[in-house]
Amino acid sequence: MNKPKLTYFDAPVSRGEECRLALHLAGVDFEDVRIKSSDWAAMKEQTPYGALPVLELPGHPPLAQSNAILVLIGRLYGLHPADEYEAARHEGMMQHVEDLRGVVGPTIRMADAEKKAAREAMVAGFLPAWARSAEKNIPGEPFFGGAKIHVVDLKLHMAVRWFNGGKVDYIPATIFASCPKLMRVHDAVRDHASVRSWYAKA
Ligand SMILES: N[C@@H](CCC(=O)N[C@@H](CS)C(=O)NCC(=O)O)C(=O)O
Repeated sequence: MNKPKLTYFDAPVSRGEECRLALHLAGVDFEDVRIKSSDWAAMKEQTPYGALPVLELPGHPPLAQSNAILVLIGRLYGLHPADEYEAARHEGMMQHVEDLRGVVGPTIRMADAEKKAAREAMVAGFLPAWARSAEKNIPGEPFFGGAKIHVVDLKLHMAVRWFNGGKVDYIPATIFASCPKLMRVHDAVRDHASVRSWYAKA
């Protein structure tokens, strides 16, 4: 291996896509390995935590956990604050996105009736509460830290984009529409020149 390699499922979503975006924004020439779900079972036990994404950097052991990957890329390439306290504030929000995924993610594999009930309960309680907390803790504009984009913004963008398309059954596309700061981060990332160039080449 002579260049960085990021492995994730073959879809432009979630934890893998935010890491791809971070590498692209950082200007890293990386191998974008996209695996088929049918190949996953055979690979799972070879990954550090039995999950993707995994980042491999020449000369280092494979690194898993999306937030660790994002923070490392951010630190190496100026996409995470140098100030330790500010960095920790960014990491707090990144963990908040993982909390969201930890609640909504398990519903993906539920049977329809169970999924409907679980998601309708989330729309009534967990999701608006999650969004209020996110909103309350976004200090800057248009990005989390102000004028400059950081890895936390990529993570927030992917979280909002998950629902924005209206493709998550029983969760309205407008679920975060009443959160101007969250939507502003989402839109600013979408409109960022380097993010646009990633999707232009896709
Ligand atoms: N905490 C981990 C979670 C990783 C995770 O659950 N990844 C999912 C895809 S987004 C996965 O690998 N699912 C397949 C499996 O767990 O077998 C992270 O942030 O990277």
